[in-house]
Amino acid sequence: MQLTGAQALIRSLEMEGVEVMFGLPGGAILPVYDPIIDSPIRHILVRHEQGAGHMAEGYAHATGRPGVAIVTSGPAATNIVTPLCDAYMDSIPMVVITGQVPSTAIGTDAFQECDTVGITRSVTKHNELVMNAQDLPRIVREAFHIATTGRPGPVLVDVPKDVAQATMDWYWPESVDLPGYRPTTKGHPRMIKEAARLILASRRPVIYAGGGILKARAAEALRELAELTDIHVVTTLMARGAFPDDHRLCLGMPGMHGSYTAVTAMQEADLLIALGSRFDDRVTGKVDAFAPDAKVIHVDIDPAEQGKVRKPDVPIVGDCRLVIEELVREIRALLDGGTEQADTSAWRSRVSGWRENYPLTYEPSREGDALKPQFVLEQLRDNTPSDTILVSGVGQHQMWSSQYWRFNEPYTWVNSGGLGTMGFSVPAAIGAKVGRPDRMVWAVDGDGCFQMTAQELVTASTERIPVKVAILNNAYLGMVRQWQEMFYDERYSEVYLSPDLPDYVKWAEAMGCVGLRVEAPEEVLPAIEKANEIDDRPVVIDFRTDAREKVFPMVPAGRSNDDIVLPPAQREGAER
Ligand SMILES: Cc1ncc(C[n+]2csc(CCOP(=O)(O)OP(=O)(O)O)c2C)c(N)n1
Repeated sequence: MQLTGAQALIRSLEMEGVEVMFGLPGGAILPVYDPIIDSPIRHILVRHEQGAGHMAEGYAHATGRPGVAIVTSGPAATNIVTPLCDAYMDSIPMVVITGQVPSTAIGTDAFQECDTVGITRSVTKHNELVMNAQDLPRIVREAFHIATTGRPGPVLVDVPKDVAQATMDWYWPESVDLPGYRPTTKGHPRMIKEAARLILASRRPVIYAGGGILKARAAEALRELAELTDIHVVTTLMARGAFPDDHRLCLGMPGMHGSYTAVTAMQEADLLIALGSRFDDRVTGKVDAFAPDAKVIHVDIDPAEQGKVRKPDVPIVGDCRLVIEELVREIRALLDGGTEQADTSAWRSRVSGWRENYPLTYEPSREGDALKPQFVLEQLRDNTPSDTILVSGVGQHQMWSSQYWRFNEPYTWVNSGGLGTMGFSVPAAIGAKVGRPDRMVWAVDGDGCFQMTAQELVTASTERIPVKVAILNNAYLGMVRQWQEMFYDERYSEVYLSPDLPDYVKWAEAMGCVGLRVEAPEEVLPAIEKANEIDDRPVVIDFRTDAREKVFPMVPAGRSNDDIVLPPAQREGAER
């Protein structure tokens, strides 16, 4: 059967099981947009290509399936570079199709030509310029294979206009043959044995769980390991939900804005069991001073992560789920064989002491004070279904979201961790809701972030995707303001926005959403309840919050985790 390259491309996406793609057409990709009309794949027309990329990411976060975006050449391709980089940093499976000028015009500075493959080389797991229509099915098949196996990531396929228009003989490759690409999934048995012995011998162990747990669908295996060994678990910003916050062994988030207990337990540990985590600088603080007494077991699917930041005592390359399952078997065998686990009772009682003395806390607002952002989050948390998907932007509101929510299920937390992309939340929430229409999806956004991609709410209204957005409107680029207050002597340079301009309620209404405004604590709950009831269009709530509020605890950038700064009320009498 003869098809055009464009038809073959769309057919290949169908063969890959793609149900939805996010995009915006233009000259170079025009031939590919034509067969979309006849395809069962749902196409969601975005208002900016950055939105398409983040929607694809949100979809992938919430479903585990690859997100797909399709855009034209030149400025469209450069507009999607930020989401590509974001997906690359957070290991999100995504396939992006870009149009390209006709192959004969490449290199002539033709209208809307850009070297997309060159520009995106360092922010994609793989990218490819298609030069022959006959190659399209194979290249698409490989793109999905690469995006979703090993360490997941974004793959870009660049399709010149004449390649899309040319004819080809349709086929579908039965298998993928990439000789240079063979991710190691099974951990080395000797290393796993060694890890099991170390775990049972440790007196102060901590499991340091990262986003890799979620990518590997390893949440259940993690729980089994933690319960079998009675070892506490910290969940990084990317791993929130991988281990239930309500579990007695959960210590919450480590790192720059982590809980005192999580940060301190890692610092004092004699063994860190790092599972799908990458020793990010936001977790380690000053690397030389990080967990000085700890031996390290490091499990990661990506061999490049081994020893990148901290030299492991036991490196294990493999899929987190498979490796943890093996570890559990090995530990059981040792225990059955008479090996005893070292006594961890003194350690457990120290951990409970930290927990009791240094819980997460903030000063509630007094009569007539501005709304506290943490209070808004507590109210949201307590008045939404427990399986609600929470999506955040980047800044103070992101840290409060991670701190004050209770994540008890995997895949309920969607955020931009590695790149820290302002403008992520509105489009990512839309993508998450498209992937999980059965779930309630709330975006918690900053006023600064919201202004970067809010126009995608037009997309949400048009496509009837009823996401809910809580803007924590402190009239500042809050996180930057916090740094200027603490480290630049309160010299506030270029961080003031405005509480009223734009008028968020009117803006929301203009985009087809319901807009609500909340200024006082007693208005918070009624607004949330009202928003929860609306299911036929997006809702935006403008919460006017206290600009002076800061995120605590905090480890100042580049400092040791020993220098953690507690909230003012806890500073007297801190143990370390
Ligand atoms: C695209 C982008 N530009 C700049 C930054 C740097 N930055 C990090 S947080 C932040 C402030 C965010 O302000 P807002 O959205 O109002 O949230 P808040 O911190 O007040 O909760 C800025 C400017 C960034 N992370 N991303």
